[in-house]
Amino acid sequence: MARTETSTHCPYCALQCGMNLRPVTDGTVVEVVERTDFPVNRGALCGKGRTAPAVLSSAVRLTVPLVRSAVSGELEPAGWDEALERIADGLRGTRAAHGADAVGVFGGGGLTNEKAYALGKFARVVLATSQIDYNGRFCMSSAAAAHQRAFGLDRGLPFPLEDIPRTGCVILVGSNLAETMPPALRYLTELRENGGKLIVIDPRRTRTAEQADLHLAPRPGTDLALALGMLHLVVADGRVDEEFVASRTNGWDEARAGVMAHWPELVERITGVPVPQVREAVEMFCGAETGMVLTARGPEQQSKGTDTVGAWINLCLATGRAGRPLSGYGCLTGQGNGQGGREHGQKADQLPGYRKLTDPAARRHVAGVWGVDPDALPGPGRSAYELLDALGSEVKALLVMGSNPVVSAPRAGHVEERLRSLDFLAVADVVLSETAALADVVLPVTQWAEESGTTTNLEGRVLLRQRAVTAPEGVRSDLEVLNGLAGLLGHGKGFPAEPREVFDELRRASAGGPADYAGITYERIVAEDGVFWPCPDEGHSGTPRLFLDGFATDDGRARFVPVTHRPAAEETDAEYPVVLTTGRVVSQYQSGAQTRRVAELNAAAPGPFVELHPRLAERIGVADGEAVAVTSRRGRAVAPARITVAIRQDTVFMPFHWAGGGRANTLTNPALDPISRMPEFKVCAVRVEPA
Ligand SMILES: Nc1nc2c(c(=O)[nH]1)N[C@H]1C(S)=C(S)[C@@H](COP(=O)(O)OP(=O)(O)OC[C@H]3O[C@@H](n4cnc5c(=O)[nH]c(N)nc54)[C@H](O)[C@@H]3O)O[C@H]1N2
Ligand SMILES: Nc1nc2c(c(=O)[nH]1)N[C@H]1C(S)=C(S)[C@@H](COP(=O)(O)OP(=O)(O)OC[C@H]3O[C@@H](n4cnc5c(=O)[nH]c(N)nc54)[C@H](O)[C@@H]3O)O[C@H]1N2
Ligand code: SF4
Ligand SMILES: [Mo]
Repeated sequence: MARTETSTHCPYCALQCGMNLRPVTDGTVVEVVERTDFPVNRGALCGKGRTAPAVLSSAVRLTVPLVRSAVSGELEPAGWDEALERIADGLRGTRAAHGADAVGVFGGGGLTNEKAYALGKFARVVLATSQIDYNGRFCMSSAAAAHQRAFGLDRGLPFPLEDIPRTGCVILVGSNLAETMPPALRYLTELRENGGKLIVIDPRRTRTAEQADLHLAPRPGTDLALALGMLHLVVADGRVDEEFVASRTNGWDEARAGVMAHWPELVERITGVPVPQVREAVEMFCGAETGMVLTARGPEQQSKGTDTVGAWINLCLATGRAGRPLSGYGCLTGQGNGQGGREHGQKADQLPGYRKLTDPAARRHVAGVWGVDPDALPGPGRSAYELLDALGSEVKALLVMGSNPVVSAPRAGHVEERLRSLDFLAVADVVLSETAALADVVLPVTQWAEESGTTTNLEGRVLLRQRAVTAPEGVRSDLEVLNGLAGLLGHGKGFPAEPREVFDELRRASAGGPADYAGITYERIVAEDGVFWPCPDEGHSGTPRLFLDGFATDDGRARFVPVTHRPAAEETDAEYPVVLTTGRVVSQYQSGAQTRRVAELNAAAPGPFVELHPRLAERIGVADGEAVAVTSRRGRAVAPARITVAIRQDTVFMPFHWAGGGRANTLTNPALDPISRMPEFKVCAVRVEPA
């Protein structure tokens, strides 16, 4: 590698592909070059990663703070001192008038570990508010809750990706990896080259499903019944691994009772998947020596996401496909730091190191590191959607760092209206997102290539992004923002702006917790291609594979959870006869705030669309490309029809990357999972007609 190149990682998804950045001219512009020595992606990148430097350009990003003028009502350029003082005044004033819990904080799973940690500490120590949550609640919270319940620990994948090609059979549930993590498709291709089998479960025949040996296309929202139906056949066919169940698990008898009620014909009626296909899936999975079930947002973003993931975990446990080499359940986490972002305290109920805010010992430990009284730490606050829903009523001022809920939150029209009703809104972002455009103060912050910091990828591998380029003048880092605000709010110490200093404190705060980073250093990360947590001391080699010697429960046994199927929060009826599901396309990322500013990506994915089956299109009378109106109980969205046989006849699909009239989240249902508080992004009832 030439000396001028800097090794770093992509700003977008949880694969955290390695890349090198090379200065193009004078050190202010960089280009991406292959980094073949990084094991996760071995040089491969998707279009988003390749074009990420385009968002560093001053032409598309924010370079000066903006403050809403009392005279014009518009956002106008301002100095940093003025902007920070306006925020400090806004937050302080709200607190004085309405109490600490009237001030909210909304974070993001794209923030580095250092930022997520500092943001959580800022909320609890400086603002003394319980009202902090983040967009990761919308992402993998159901899988996280199910992980905790079954295994006593939540790390998305309990094994590195490199194990996937060596297992016997993979069931991929509601993941469109080919579009959402393209370089990871290689692991599935290699699996099949090695003779392993791939089963994909998705209501759409996606690019990923096209790779499968078997594709099951259930009606959205019915994965729970499908998993129980498979487990029913496992029991009926005598394929339960009795020895594993007896020696390594608890609770099978209760779980088994629930399973027996889900006989195959009933499951076919609920899911639409023919019995022979369910049977074939069971034979494929049980026919291999080893196997994995991997879920993503399809089964998780449901109002029963936690139970659904629980049912898939039960299938793994009953067949002995967990806690053993080359077998297990895993969740494919989504955002760049989706894993680390859920461990270090920006979640409503959590302290650093994946500790519980309600645990007195955890409070004492973290308060000790922070130099505060444990009793002064607030308790758990509202979950993401509940927090957004409370804006303007109980929560009157909000600081947003790393999310664009105007586009990405469920029932987005309502959320937008709630944001507008705030007394005070501050947003730190790299671009003027739709949410930032509503703010009283907008702070322009640095991006991935302009700062150092760690992220933890979907494997639990802690990585280092290294600064490769100088940020434009006028831009500050999120850590500098928190340092400045803390200072103005009377906390001159405890919020260093230097990432390494924050990381060293995070290591101490996480020490002894479930997600223990104590032994991880920036130097080790670079030397070892990342370090897997838990890593309790510098002599520890890290933990790529979990649970082989026992699960993280008190007695070391995994817990079966008794679950039964239940309908979606909103079922179709005469007025809203079609199911809407939502998701992603390869060339846009999330709310699109970043990728909609890249010409090459916009050319590939210029706008929203409604994917529907030719039969449905014929019935309602629309041709390909014609405008379709999709209406739910929350609102109406219009986008061109994309007619394809690759989707069920009773279902339409919309990607959620765009604002405006084609915004998918205008339609979605904020019904929450009772345990994870995950909204039901993947199922709601709609009417579809020509616009
Ligand atoms: N290009 C791109 N890549 C991304 C992102 C992005 O925005 N764009 N975002 C990143 C993030 S944060 C995340 S969370 C991941 C998400 O990664 P994925 O989970 O792969 O993405 P989605 O498209 O949301 O959903 C996956 C699939 O679920 C299917 N599905 C819908 N309803 C159901 C259902 O009821 N059951 C089942 N089994 N399947 C269903 C959809 O048809 C879709 O193909 O992607 C990451 N990578
Ligand atoms: N209908 C529907 N809705 C969904 C989903 C779905 O499948 N269907 N998926 C959900 C999921 S899984 C997710 S993860 C959410 C994501 O939804 P969002 O939270 O909106 O995600 P992003 O678009 O990534 O927003 C990140 C924002 O932070 C900014 N940003 C990036 N890096 C930084 C940084 O370092 N600091 C600061 N201060 N800002 C930064 C970006 O410019 C952007 O404006 O959407 C959810 N919404
Ligand atoms: S797959 Fe994810 S991490 Fe890799 S280049 Fe694409 S967006 Fe970046
Ligand atoms: Mo996500």
